[in-house]
Amino acid sequence: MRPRRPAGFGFAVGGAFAIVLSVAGATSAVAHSFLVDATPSSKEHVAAPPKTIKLKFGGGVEPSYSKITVETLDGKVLGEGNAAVPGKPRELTANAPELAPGKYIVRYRVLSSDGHIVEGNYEFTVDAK
Ligand SMILES: [Cu+2]
Repeated sequence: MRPRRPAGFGFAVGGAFAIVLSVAGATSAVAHSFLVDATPSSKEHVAAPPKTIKLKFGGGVEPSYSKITVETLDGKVLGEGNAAVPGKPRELTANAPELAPGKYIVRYRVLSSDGHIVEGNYEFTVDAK
């Protein structure tokens, strides 16, 4: 009796762990719309202020429930948008305001088509002329 309990317990724990792993693996592989490309990109130095911020995600996003903002480093929102790109369900754009040379933050919060909210931010720099 005594040796069987620890063995049974160990098996149950191992089985449960494997199930959790496979569920998590399937979810991230199939859908989560993480940011895969951006213009300007993270840490990029651009010579001319961008007129548009364009983000591309790994899966489809729902523009009406998504938002991109352009902010100063201390969080002042300068501009925002959530425009869809026709024929490109994974992309989203926002018109950028007139940006003086300096560092800016692009912040995004999008609803991916699998129902998950994905958010993040990155910096880019408009170089002085
Ligand atoms: Cu997801």
